Amino acid sequence: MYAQMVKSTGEGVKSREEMTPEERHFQDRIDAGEKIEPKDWMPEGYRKTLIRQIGQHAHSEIVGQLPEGNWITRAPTLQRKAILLAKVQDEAGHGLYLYCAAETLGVSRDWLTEQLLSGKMKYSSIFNYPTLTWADIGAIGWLVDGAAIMNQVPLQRTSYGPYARAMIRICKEESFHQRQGYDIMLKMARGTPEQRRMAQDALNRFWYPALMMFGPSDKESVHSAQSMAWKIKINTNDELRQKFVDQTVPQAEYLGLTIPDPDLKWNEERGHYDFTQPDWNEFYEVLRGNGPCNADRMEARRRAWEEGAWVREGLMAHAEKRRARRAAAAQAAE
Ligand code: BYC
Repeated sequence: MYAQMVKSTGEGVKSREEMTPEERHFQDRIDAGEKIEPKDWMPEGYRKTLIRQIGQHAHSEIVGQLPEGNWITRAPTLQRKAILLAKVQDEAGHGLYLYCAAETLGVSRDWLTEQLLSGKMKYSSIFNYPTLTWADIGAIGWLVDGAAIMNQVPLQRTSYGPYARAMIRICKEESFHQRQGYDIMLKMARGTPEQRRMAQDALNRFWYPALMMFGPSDKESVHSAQSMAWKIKINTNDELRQKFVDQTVPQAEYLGLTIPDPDLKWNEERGHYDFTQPDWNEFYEVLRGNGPCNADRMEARRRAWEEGAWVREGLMAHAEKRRARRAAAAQAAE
């Protein structure tokens, strides 16, 4: 179906006739549903797209620990604290699986981090919003992890083997994350009037940023056509956003909360909810670094990287010592 390929200049998707024999063979493998593995031949654009997407995804998992980490010391009960701690640790694990998947494409974790810190690579826009109350932790689990699952379940079938396999494990953990968030929202929504007000306020603030997680509208999405041709992406941004809205509206109704969109309504003909698009100017401003928390998030990552330098140096020195010892032993045995 997608026997096309984006030209390296980015001006469109190559037709079959324009492809080299190697590119055509590669596309045939993709079209046949085969997984591409690290040592297989792949077009440079495929490799670069994967490094961009997987790298961005890994950075999002790591930066994504910050808004929730903010509440570990202030969780309302010991049980909530233990659950939140486990969830935030899971996100660190997701980041590590994804950095490993990116490394199979020939880049190092250090390089990926440098790309993030120099602003050449992105992380998800959602993590540039603050977590002001405990209800925000509920809204993040429910909406942010909910949107993440919607996006990541299809990625289990992505064409690059190491990415697809990382996503299988990640998705299992994400469903627990979503449920813990919904459970917090349920407690708050059924609690005191003040708790209910906090739950509604969290929904009001996180609804549109959650919709932005799926990326720009299909007509503005620069990478979708080629990424879908290569089966890196399985669905378009708008398809997944619509699915998320359709799934989430009944969940909000069950909580007795109101989605902050006066034009939200069921469209019988389409079999979907009609809804207001997020403010795309705000989205692009956040991407340009002008969101409420961009500077704080980058500063936290920069500090962690600098403060961890002694650990990396220690590990390198240890590895070098072992290598030298092994070399000396091998020489002595000759
Ligand atoms: N934020 O052509 P498009 C989590 C960029 S973490 C920032 O549609 P594509 C969690 C895009 O990169 C979940 N940037 O791009 C963790 C591109 O710019 P560049 C994170 C965005 O790649 C902790 C430009 O806009 N999930 O769940 O085809 C706690 C044009 O976009 C965003 C993933 O990373 C955004 N929201 O589609 C809790 C999933 N959207 O790179 C939870 C994997 C777009 O050309 N990624 N951009 O400079 C994907 O599925 C795709 O990369 C996207 C974008 C759907 C996000």
